Amino acid sequence: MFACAIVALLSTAFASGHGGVVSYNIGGKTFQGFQAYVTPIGQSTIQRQWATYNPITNATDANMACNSPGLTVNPMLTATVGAGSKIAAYWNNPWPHTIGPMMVYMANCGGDCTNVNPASLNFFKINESGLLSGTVANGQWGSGLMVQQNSSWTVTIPKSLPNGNYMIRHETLAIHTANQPQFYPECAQLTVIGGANGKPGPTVKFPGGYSATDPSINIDVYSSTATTYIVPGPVVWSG
Ligand SMILES: *[C@@H]1O[C@H](CO)[C@@H](O)[C@H](O)[C@H]1NC(C)=O
Ligand SMILES: *[C@@H]1O[C@H](CO)[C@@H](O)[C@H](O)[C@H]1NC(C)=O
Ligand SMILES: *[C@@H]1O[C@H](CO)[C@@H](O)[C@H](O)[C@H]1NC(C)=O
Ligand SMILES: [Cu+2]
Repeated sequence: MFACAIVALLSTAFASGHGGVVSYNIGGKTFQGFQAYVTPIGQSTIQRQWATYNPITNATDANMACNSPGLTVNPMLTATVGAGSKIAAYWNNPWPHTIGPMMVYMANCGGDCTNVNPASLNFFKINESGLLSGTVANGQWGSGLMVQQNSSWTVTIPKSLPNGNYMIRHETLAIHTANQPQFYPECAQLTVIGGANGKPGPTVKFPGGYSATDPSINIDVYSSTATTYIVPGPVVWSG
């Protein structure tokens, strides 16, 4: 009882400013994510571990792939999803940041994703949403749309993706603080069925996919009236 109250208090305190993907909806079924601030012992989920609600602020952080620590739980689960079907990710609600892009990546695990170090994976991008209208300081961003959409983001698993085991990596990048990016990546394990023989790419590794000097990452939106923004990372593979 006492321990529960402490966990609840901590969660509330830390939840105020940051967070991440807390659940998924795949094929009409809800999959609970990893619960930050709670011991991994006894947690069984499709999502890799992320210990805190804090952002990663270093574009080349060692844990850029699947957040920190990015480890498996026991037992680690994997969700089955059809190519061409939708997957929704839900952030802690309401997500607090509305300035910055949304990005979704996948990577083939070359076998069971439970056995892979996410830093070794080759990620291709399946969705991005940057500056949708207006200026970088005052416009509508992908992350603002995510907040408007009930702090959720729905993407389609590319129809021609080959069957296999994949890591899906959702990321929102918050750039409301000048020259101090906040990366929020979380990963989940999927088995894709009903796919075809598409050739996903281009791919990047994390760390490696982003550079701290990228003008879309090291950016002061308040000093600019730009109405365009190049979303970091590779181009989207439409599949
Ligand atoms: C970012 O992380 C990398 C990898 O851990 C490290 O080598 C680098 O020094 C870090 N950069 C900063 C500015 O902390
Ligand atoms: C990305 O997903 C969003 C939210 O579902 C959607 O509005 C947008 O069209 C997608 N963009 C791309 C390039 O896939
Ligand atoms: C909005 O998201 C919450 C989870 O954050 C969910 O419980 C609720 O059903 C969603 N509402 C709608 C209208 O989809
Ligand atoms: Cu935050």
